[in-house]
Amino acid sequence: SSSSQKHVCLFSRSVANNMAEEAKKLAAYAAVDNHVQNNQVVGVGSGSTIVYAVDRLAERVRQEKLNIVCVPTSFQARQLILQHGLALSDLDRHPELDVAIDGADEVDADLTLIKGGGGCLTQEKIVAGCAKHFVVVADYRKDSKALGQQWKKGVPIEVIPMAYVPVSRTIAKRFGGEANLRMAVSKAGPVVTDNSNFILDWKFEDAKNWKEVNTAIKMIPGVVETGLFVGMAERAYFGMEDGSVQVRD
Ligand code: ABF
Repeated sequence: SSSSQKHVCLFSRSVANNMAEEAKKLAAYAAVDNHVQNNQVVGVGSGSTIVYAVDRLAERVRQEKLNIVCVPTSFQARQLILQHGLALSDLDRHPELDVAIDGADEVDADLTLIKGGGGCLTQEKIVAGCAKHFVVVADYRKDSKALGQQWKKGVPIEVIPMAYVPVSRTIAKRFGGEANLRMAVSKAGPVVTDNSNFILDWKFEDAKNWKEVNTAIKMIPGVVETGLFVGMAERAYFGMEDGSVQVRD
């Protein structure tokens, strides 16, 4: 019957979700264990995978009496750091980080990333840019053959609110596809970032030279930052479906 089919479907979806959660945890734990040492300044990313990384950081601080300070990439990250009793800092006091750990929406073979599904791309890119090592944590679903194919939402671009229409038109005209204003789930208004800006989600048809496109988009007046992270990640940890962790350098 269709009702039992629905049950099967819900059941397999929850199995898949559990698997993905387990994969996130594996990746996050591996990254924290391999890259965080005593007396370090650690950048803390945003999203659901990073929650496991902060769990592990807090556990290691307790067990190994690690002395670390954390620099957040978002309001969420700041809350996570505080809730776990970790030492909170900022770029004023710690402009140079030993390592930054963050999630991603897509990671390709060159470690080019799409980030910003959570809307925190600007602060994430700033913090990653201040880190000696930038490490990505993700589950197997983020591994991307061609950027934009996996993460069907396109590339997030943070814009100054008054400029969202002209920026959107310029991007579509110059690079194709469409760049739509991200709306709140309630549809009552646009998503507003931690920096009081808007987000355009740019969907495009085909692969691009991401380095060039990233630079070109950044040059459009009104663009604050793009969710394209080119040449920044040094390593990605993927939690796999079979319980292993795959490393990409
Ligand atoms: C942040 O959170 C983002 O840049 C990315 O959009 C997202 C990844 O979240 P999750 O780990 O929940 O997939 O890192």
